[in-house]
Amino acid sequence: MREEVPHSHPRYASLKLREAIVAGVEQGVTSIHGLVAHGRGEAFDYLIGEASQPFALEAVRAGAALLLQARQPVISVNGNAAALVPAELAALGRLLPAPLEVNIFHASRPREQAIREVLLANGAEVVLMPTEEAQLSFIESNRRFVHPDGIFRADVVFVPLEDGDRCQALRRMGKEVVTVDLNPLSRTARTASVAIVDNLARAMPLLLEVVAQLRPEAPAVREGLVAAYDNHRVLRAAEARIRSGA
Ligand code: PTJ
Repeated sequence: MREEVPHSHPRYASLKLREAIVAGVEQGVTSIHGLVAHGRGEAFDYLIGEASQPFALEAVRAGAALLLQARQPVISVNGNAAALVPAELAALGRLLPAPLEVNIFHASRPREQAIREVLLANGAEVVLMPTEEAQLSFIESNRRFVHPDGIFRADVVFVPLEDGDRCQALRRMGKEVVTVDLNPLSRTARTASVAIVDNLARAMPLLLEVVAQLRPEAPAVREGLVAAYDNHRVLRAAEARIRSGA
């Protein structure tokens, strides 16, 4: 029987996310390795104050602008993202609009299918699956198998909670990458075009809000946000926050 987290608990939000990740594993959506990745994320979240900081908000604005500017944006979904924010990922797909694409590191056909089902049940309109017809260059893991009309052709890819290898490969293939990663020191954060250093569960509602705000704006407004953005400066601000212990 699942234990209820009392609302009064000082770390209620964090414990609810733990429940969601555990439920993801139980439902065959999240890899068992996803629990370890989540724990690492929790540690960084604690260090940034378990709140969306100004460096995250700046990255959310640039990331939203980049996704809206894209000719062919795609939202890549792994087992952790599908457990934590399936409805928000589906909503982003409808809003941009952009297809969602299942892409996982720890190879498993049943898990790919379970992720697809959870996204469809949460309102996703298009969920592409990995294929053997289209493969990414510069990468050897299971993540190289992509859909020919999805990640393979995309110019901007949203890849929350990524492993660094694919982020690097996508960049080397000339694509822009928007990621959400609580670790500002990770290879993903450092090689992404825009790294939102925040918990995915907090970043997604912010991203949805900013995409909705920027959508009706003139293209010059989005271009200005992208041009002014400096990922390395934003990562230095995130790292400074962690080191200051504020
Ligand atoms: O479903 P699969 O097979 O694709 O596997 C997904 C995981 C996440 C297990 C896989 O991609 C992996 O091993 O990732 P890493 O290399 O552990 O990187 C995950 C990164 O996400 C780490 O830098 C964590 O700090 C960060 N992270 C974990 N939870 C969150 C997070 N960032 C934002 N929000 C979170 N909730």
